[in-house]
Amino acid sequence: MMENDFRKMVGYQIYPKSFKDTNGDGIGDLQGIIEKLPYIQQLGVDFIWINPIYKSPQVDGGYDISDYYAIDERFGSLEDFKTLLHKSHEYGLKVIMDLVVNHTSDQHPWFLESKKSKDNPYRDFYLWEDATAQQLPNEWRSFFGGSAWTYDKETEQAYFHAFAKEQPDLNWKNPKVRQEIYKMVRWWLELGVDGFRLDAISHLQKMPWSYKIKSWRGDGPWVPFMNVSGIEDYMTELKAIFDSYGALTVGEASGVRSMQAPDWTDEKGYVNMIFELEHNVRKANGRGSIYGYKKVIMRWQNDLLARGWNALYLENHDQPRSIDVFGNGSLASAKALAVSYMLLRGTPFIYQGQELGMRNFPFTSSDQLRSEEVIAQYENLLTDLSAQEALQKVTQDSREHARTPMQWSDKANAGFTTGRPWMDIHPNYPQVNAEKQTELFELYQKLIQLRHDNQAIASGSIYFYFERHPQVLVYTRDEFLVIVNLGTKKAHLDFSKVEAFTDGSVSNYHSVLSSQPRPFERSMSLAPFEYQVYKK
Ligand code: ISL
Ligand code: CA
Repeated sequence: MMENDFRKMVGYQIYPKSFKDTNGDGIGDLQGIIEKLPYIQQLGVDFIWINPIYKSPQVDGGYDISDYYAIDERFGSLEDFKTLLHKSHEYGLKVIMDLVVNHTSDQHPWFLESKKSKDNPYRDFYLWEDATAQQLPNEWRSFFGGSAWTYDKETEQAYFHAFAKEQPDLNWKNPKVRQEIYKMVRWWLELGVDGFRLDAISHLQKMPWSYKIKSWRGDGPWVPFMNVSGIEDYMTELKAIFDSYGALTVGEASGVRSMQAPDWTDEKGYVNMIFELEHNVRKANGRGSIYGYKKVIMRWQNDLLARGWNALYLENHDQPRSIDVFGNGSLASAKALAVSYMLLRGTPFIYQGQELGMRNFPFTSSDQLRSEEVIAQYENLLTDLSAQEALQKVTQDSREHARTPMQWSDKANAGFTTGRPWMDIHPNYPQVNAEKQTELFELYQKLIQLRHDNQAIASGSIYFYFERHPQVLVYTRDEFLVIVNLGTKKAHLDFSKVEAFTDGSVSNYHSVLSSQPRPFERSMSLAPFEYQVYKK
C-alpha cells in the first residue's frame, strides 16, 4: 500500500452509474472508470472515491447492499475491479470505496434469515422490537420520510431503518455483526483497496427506544441516532483495522459538531477526516446562502486548527450542483466557488462534473426522476398539488441533479453511452462538456498544483479576515492571501485598518492566481466573482 499522506492529497468522487458506460446498457461501469483514468490523472488528483459498487437491488443508488463481497453485475465483475485497482495504482491514484455498514439491503442473506423467525440465529443481526401494525415501537422517523419502523406481520415485530424500509439497520451491539463487518473490511483492504468513505457512520449507535423526540425541526428528529454515546467503542474497533493497513478514511459523520470533530480526526481519532454536512443548508427553493456557507466553513476551519483535519467539498451525489446552489449558473461563479474552498485547510474532494461546471437538471416530467425516495415524495404531493407543482417542489432542491450522466463531449448522449442513458443527460451538453469546457478544469488543475507545491496551502495555518462581510471570503495560509468575492455585486475591502496588513511586507505580495491579475492594494474594489491569490 502506498504511503497515506492524506494532508497533501486531493480526491475525486465518482458516481459510477453516471460516469462512463462502455457496454451500451446506458449504465456507467468499472471499465468506463478505467477508460477515463487518464482524464482523472490529467486533473491532477491523488485518489478516487467510488460510490457503492457492491451487489445491490439499487433501491438507494447501491447504498442497499445485498452482498459485501461481490461487485454488482451492472458495474462489472470482481476481475474488472482488480484491474481498476491495479491500473489506478499505475496512474499513481489511490482508490477508496464506500463502506456502507449502518445498514444492509433487505435482500441481504442476513436479513432474509433474520426475517424468518424470532429465534433465527440472524434475528439479532438487525433491530427488531415487539409491535402491532397500529402501534410501532416509537415515533422516530426515517431520513427518507415516514416511520423508522416497518412492521412484519409474520413475526408481529417491527424492524428499525434510518433510511428506506429496504435498508434495515444492523445491530452494532451484537458482537457477531461487528465480527462479520470487520472481516469484510479486512478482506477489501487485503485486496489492495486504499481506504474507505464511511457512509452514514454517525448513525451506528441508537438511543434507548424510549427516547422521546424533543423537536421536529432541524436535526431534532435525528438526535436519537446521530453521534450517540457508545459509538466510540465501535469506531475504536474500526480504527484499529484501518490503522493496521494505513487506510485512508473519511467519515460521513452528520451530527458530529465542529467542536467534536477534532476528537474524531486528530492522531488519536477514528478517521483521517470527516465531511461536515452543515454548509448544505438551503432554502426551500434550493438556494444556499453565501454568508451561511462562509460562516460554517470558518467555524470548521477554526475549530479544527489546533487538532483534527477537514474534508472539503462543494458537491457530492446527495447535493444539487454548487454552481446553482451558491453560484448564479455562470462559469465565473463556479470559478470563484472553486477558489473559495480548494485552498482551505483540509483535503478537498471534487465531485464528477463539478470541474466542468455541470448544472442542475431542468426537470420537465416525473419520468425523469430516478431516486425512489424522490418518486415517493412526488407521489405523496400529488394528493394536494398538480403534477407540475409537485414536480417543481420535489426537484427544486434535490439530489437528483447531481446524478445525471457525465458530459464528455458534444457527440450523441454526451459521449456517455452508445445506448439509452439510465437517466436523462442535461440538454446543455453541446456547450458544457469535457472537450469544450476546459477553463474551469484548468483552474482546478492549477489549484491542485498549488496545494501540491506548497506546504503552506496543504497543511499550513489559516486565518480569516472580514469575517462579517456578507459575500467576500478572505483568508491567509501563512505566506498566501486568498480573496474571493462570491457575490453578484461589487465589493469593497479596506485592509488599511487591518493590523496584519499595515506593515511594509504586504508590498511584497505578488499575484499567483486570479480572475484578473492586479497588484494587491490596501483598498480594493472587487468585481463580482473576482478572486485573487497572492503570495508574499
Ligand atoms: O444525517 C443526515 C441528514 O441530516 C443524513 O444526511 C445522512 O447522514 C446522509 O443522508 C447519509 O447519506 C448517505 O447514506 C444514505 C445514502 O442514501 C446517501 O446517498 C449517502 O450519501 C443511506 O445509505
Ligand atoms: Ca454499462
